[in-house]
Amino acid sequence: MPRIVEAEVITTCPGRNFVTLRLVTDDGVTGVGDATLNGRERAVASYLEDHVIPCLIGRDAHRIEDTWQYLYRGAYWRRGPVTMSAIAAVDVALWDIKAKLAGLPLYQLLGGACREGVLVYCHASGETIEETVEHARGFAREGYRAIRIQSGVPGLPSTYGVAKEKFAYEPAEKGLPPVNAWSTEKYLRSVPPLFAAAREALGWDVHLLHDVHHRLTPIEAGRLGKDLEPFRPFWMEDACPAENQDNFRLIRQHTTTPLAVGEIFNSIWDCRQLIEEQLIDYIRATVVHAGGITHLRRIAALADLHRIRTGCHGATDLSPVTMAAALHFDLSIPNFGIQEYMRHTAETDAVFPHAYSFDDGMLHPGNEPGLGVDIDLALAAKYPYERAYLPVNRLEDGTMFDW
Ligand code: GCO
Ligand code: MG
Repeated sequence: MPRIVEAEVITTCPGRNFVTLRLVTDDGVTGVGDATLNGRERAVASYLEDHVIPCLIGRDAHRIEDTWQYLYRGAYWRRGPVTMSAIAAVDVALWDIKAKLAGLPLYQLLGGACREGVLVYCHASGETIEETVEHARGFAREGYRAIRIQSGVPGLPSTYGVAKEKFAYEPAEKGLPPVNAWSTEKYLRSVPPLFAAAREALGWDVHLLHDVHHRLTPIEAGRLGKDLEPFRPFWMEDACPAENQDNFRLIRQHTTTPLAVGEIFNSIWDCRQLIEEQLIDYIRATVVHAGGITHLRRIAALADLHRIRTGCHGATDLSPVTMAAALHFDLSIPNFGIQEYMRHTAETDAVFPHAYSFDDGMLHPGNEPGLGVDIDLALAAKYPYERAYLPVNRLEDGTMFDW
């Protein structure tokens, strides 16, 4: 049996922070898992270093399910983003090792490919509708078949999802949390014209998506969904905060625009009602924040019973290790919907050499044994951790609001 003899947490900042767990077996086989929790990176690193790694040394690397249960049930304190990201890192590293030992790309161990490639969506944004549409046009020319569109809101100095530098929207910033301003009224007026212009310019063959980023009440979300119906969006994402899953009933009563939610969910319990009552169409939980491949497979299986498809989160704060794991997962499940894909910077790609590749609007994880992604330790060491935060959001009168 392959024993875990070494475990190391690597925190590196090639443009943004990433936390990676690297496990080594007694035969020298290595596995990597992403443990990045944007803006709270050190908490997961400590959870792993101080509490998880001491329990891993000497364990059988093949016992993935048992290790998952050991870390989840064994801790007594269940769920939560820190716990579940740490468990995910261990889980993904163990799947990497198992697939390398089998000499197979991970998707083969998960049941084999259900499709030829993974449909992805990219992010187009701009201060104005014209800029956003131009950005989207460029992506369409590159072969993307699905594009998320976000535009500046007239009258607001800055808002969510609009890149400061072209092509490089980055959710976290160095220093203390920046402050964005918000007005629901101004925002609700700005989105339908964006969709109208995008349809006019791009036609109907490309999928258009939009992220509300948890900023509306259910009835406001119902209205936006209704206003967007003529433009047939692929989805409206994170319309409301979803701590209260009941909220989505009201949105559903008012619109047929498909609903996606769940990038901040960390367990099946966060989405059980949303799925069982068919209140959403796409579940966005991810490998890294929802307990690894072992747990995400359970979420996907529950979703499949209710004809809900997956649409995993894939912003730049999820490292190439998560992207690789997500692609193996996406390729192998029956109810895959779409995968978010924000390109990492060249520095990040160099620290995490990977086998996945983009062609004709789709990603493929490649056919190297394991995940097909590694961490270059020497290069990672050149980029020390730098504290960074997501922005906070305030209404124009100063009231703290949802981000
Ligand atoms: C998305 C997300 C991101 C998140 C970010 C937080 O849909 O891609 O909303 O932009 O805000 O990943 O860390
Ligand atoms: Mg989002």
